Amino acid sequence: MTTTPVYRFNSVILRAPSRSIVNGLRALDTGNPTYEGVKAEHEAYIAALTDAGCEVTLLPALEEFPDSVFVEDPALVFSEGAVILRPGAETRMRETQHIAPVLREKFATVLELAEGGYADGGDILTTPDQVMIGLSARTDRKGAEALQDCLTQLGLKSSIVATPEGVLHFKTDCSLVGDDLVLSTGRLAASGVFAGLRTLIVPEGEEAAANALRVNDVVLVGKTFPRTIDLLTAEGLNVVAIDTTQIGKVDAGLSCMSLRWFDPKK
Ligand code: CIR
Repeated sequence: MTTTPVYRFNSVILRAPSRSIVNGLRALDTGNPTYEGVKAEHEAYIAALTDAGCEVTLLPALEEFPDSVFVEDPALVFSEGAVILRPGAETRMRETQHIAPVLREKFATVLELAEGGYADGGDILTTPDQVMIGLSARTDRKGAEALQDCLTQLGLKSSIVATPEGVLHFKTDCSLVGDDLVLSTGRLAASGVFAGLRTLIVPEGEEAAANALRVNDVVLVGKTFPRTIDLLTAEGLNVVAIDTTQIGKVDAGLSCMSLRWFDPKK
């Protein structure tokens, strides 16, 4: 794989939240988020990615798709090329039709998942050695194997792993925060999936903080998780706290709102 750190990015794609985000999918209903609140959180997220050194492509809102602000799920991007995925939630499947033309403009190589299975970008964790594909309610084995074929074509190694029962996505419970360092929930780390990597376990009660986002020199972390922020700071990491209170009501963390890659031509 590449020698560029996997968290080195200079390009991101985002999509503005639609007003319909208030009806976004969620596992547990704690009330609807407000559109204004989500919009403000999204704007702060864009500013943090810009400050971290990324050029932002902001796509227009899609009212027809409440969850379309979560651009991480319908596609996967690398310096080597892009893959159009097939989201496992019925209401999200056709989001791919709207992201595909954008990817074809930006990438010389754009692959598509073979027919049959499902895979969400939220289930994919890229580490320095490989791309981990978590099986979940959104990513099935057929989709994961079809994705492995695409990754092989891009010259990337991959493996299929399990997501803890009842957890939305593999990356709901983890994020790569350093070259060999994963921030993880205890329940995911206990499965032994991160052999060969160091793990930092999020404190009990702050499980939702595990979906952090390392971008270049900073780690974006939900601002309501002070003990996780302390843990990362004690590791010498440069934390940027981001409000995810509203977007969190529709099961979002910090990776799901962007597609990130390093474009060597920039
Ligand atoms: C969904 O259930 O699809 C959205 N409400 C949340 C998606 C979060 N995506 C991600 O973490 N990659």
